[in-house]
Amino acid sequence: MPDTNGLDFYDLEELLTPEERMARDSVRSWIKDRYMPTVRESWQTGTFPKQLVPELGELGIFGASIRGYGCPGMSEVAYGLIMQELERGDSGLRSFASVQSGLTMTAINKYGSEEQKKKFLPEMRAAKLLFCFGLTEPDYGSNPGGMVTNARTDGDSYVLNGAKMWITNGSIANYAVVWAKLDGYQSSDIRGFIVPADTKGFKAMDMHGKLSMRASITSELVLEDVRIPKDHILPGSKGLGSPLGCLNHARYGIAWGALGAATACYLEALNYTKNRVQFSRPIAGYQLVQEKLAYMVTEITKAQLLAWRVGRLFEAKRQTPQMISLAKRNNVEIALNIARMARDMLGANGITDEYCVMRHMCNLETVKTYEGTHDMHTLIIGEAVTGLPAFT
Ligand code: TGC
Ligand code: FAD
Repeated sequence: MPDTNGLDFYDLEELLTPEERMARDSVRSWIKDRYMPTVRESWQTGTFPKQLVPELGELGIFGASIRGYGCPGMSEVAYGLIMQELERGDSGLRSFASVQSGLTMTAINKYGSEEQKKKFLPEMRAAKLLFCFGLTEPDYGSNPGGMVTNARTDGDSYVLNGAKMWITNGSIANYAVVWAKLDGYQSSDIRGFIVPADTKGFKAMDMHGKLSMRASITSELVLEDVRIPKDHILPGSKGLGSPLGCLNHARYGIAWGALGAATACYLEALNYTKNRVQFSRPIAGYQLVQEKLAYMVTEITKAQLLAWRVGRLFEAKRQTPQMISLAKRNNVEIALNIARMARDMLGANGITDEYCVMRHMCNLETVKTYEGTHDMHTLIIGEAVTGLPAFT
C-alpha cells in the first residue's frame, strides 16, 4: 500500500467532524502497521488472521455507531470511514467487521431483548464473542424469503433444522444469528435465533476453493435438531423485513468499504505509473494512462459524496433501503472497474501479489454478489422509480 493518505479531490475532510477523522486515522494506521504485513500470507494460505482480532476489539471498531452497552456511539459516517479503512486493507477484513458489527450487533440491538443486549453487545464490541449471520441457503440466495430452515416450538425450547451456505465467520463464531421460519412456511414467519456454536446438532464447515475473499472465512452451517431455550429468539424480529433491516446497515458500510479498496487500487496505479518508464518517459505522462487516472479520481470522488450523504441521512433517520441500494450498487461497481483498470496499468506486475490490485479485484467480485447482488439492487431501484416490482 503506497504510503499516502488517500484521495480527497473535493475536500471531503471539511465535511467530517474531528471525531470522525480520528476514528478513520486510527484504523488507517493500524491497517498499515499491523494488518498489511500479514495480508499477503493470509491470501496465499487462504486463512483469516484471527490472532489480530483482539486488537480490533481494543481499537473499538465494533458496534461503532451503537449507543449504550459499552459501544462507542459514534456517527454513522464514522462507522462508514472505519469500514473504508478496513477494506483499504482487504475486503475480507471488512467482511469480518461487517458481520460482527453491521449485521449481528445490529440484529441484537434492533430486535434483541434488554437481557440479550446487556449480555452480548459489550462482549461483541470487545471481540470477546464472535458472531456470524446465517440467512442464505443452498437454494435461496437472492430470494431469502423462500428459506426452508425452520424452528419448531417444543415445550420450553425451539428445535431448529436446516442449512445455511456462504456464511462469513461461520467456523470461528461463538454464536450464529440464524434466520428460520417459526412454526410455519410463509416469509412472515421468519424470526431470528441466537444459536450457541457448541449446541448439539450445530455444525460449521469451512468452504474451500475460493478465488476471492481468500483472507476471510466462509462456512456452511448445518442444523440438525438443534434445541435452544426459548429466550434465544430475537423477540423483536418478525418477517423477512427483520434480516433485511440488518442488511441496510451492512450494505451502507459496504458503500464506504468499496471506496477503501478503490482508493488502494488508485494509489497503487498512480504510484506505479509515475515510476514506470516506457518509451523514455513515465507511463503516467501518456494520455491514455491519464484518462484512466482521471476516471478513477472522478468516480471515487462521486462515490465519496454518495457514501457521505447516505451516512448523514442515516444519522437523521431519513435513509431508505433504496438509497442504500443505490450507494452499494454504484460504489462496488466503480471499485471493481477501478481495480480492473489498475491491474491493467501495472502490466505483468499487476497479476502478482506483490501489489494489491489483483487481490482487491478478486475480492470485489464477491462484494458485487453478497449483501444483494448488483442486479438485485438494480431491481430494487427499478421498483422504486417505476412502482413495478420485476423480481418474479
Ligand atoms: P419483499 O416482499 O419486497 O419484502 C418483504 C418484507 O421486507 C421489507 N423489506 C425491507 N425491510 C427493511 N429493509 C429492507 N432493505 C427491506 N426490503 C424489503 C418489505 O417492506 C416487506 O415488509 P412487509 O412488512 O410488507 O412484509 O420481499 P421479496 O421476497 O420480494 O424480496 C425482496 C428482495 C429481493 C429485495 C430481498 O429479498 C433482497 O434484498 N434479496 C437479496 C438477498 C441478500 O441481500 N442477501 C444477503 C445475505 S447476508 C450477506 O450477504 C452477508 S455478506 C457479509 C459480509 O461478509 O460482508
Ligand atoms: P443467486 O441468487 O442464485 O443469483 C445468481 C444470479 O442470478 C445473480 O447474478 C443474480 O443477480 C441473478 N438473479 C437472481 N434472481 C434474479 C431475478 N429475479 N432477476 C434477475 N436476476 C436475478 N450470506 C449470508 O447469509 N451470510 C453471510 O455471512 C454471507 N457471506 C458471504 C460471503 C461470501 C464470500 C459470499 C460469496 C457470499 C456470502 N453470502 C452470505 C451469500 C450472499 O449473500 C449470496 O451469495 C447472494 O445473496 C446471492 O445469492 P446466490 O449466490 O444464491 O445467487
